[in-house]
Amino acid sequence: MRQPESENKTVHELVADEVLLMGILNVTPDSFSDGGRFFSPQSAVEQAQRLAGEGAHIIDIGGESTRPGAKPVPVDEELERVMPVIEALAAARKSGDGFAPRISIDTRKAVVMGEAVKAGADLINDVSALQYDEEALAVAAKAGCPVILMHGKGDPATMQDNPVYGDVVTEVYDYLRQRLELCEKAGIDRARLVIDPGIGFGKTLEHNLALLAHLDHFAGLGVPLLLGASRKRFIGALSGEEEATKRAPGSIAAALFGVAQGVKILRVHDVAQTRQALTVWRAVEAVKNGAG
Ligand code: HH2
Repeated sequence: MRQPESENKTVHELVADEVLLMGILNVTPDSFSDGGRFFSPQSAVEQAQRLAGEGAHIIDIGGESTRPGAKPVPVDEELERVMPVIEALAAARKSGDGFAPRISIDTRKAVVMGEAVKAGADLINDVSALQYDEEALAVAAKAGCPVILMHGKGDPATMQDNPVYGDVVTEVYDYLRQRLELCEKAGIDRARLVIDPGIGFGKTLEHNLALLAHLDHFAGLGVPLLLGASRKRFIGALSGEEEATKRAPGSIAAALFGVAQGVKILRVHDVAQTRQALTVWRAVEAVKNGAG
């Protein structure tokens, strides 16, 4: 079986070529947007195949909702949710049957990270930047794969209860800088690290907007930047759209604003729509820059 040329590239090399689309797959009963829709392994695998067909470069698989107010899920339950899906997708990738995306495990738990990577996951995505579980740093170091470090203030259960910052952009920047340094000390090479300001994680509407307006600031940290704004509450707050599944237009606006400021990975529910928007954006940009 022939692997595509991109197979051997690191995430840092991949983001040098193009903006990567990370399709969201929540194998949970309670995620804020797709909760319960892909809870059976079969429906989750089908959704991953759909996202792949729409152009996802990465599928981000999560077994624990981290929406505001969410309760933690016991580790066995999280494993039961995600492992059959990771195993099936890793097998599909190996077989060369046309399933190409990298597999990302969205978890805060070291055991889940370790098991997922053993079963074929290619990336670790941790909304607690390897802080929630004291074993996570060591497990991520040993895994040898790329790791996404996201900023969040407080725990999902209480994070939206009046979050307060002096200057949100500076605080998030300093936090991510410290986490990057700590990861490097723990043996995780900078070339493996990706950062994310964590839209909606312990942030008011004003905090989210300030971060979105200053994403270019984070380029100073010298690692790829991921943005996860898809269908989030701030879009509802701005537009009045209560239903998360109807927030694709606002999500795309945020995504493009991010790309214009150097975002390299977009974590999205609506892969096909985001891809179309990016294609148009890129075509116009190429003409503007004299390359088209
Ligand atoms: N947002 C969510 C979950 N994981 N990971 C990163 N790196 N960045 C994010 O912004 C991010 C994330 C929350 O969204 P979702 O997975 O759609 O919902 P839920 O947490 O309810 O499962």
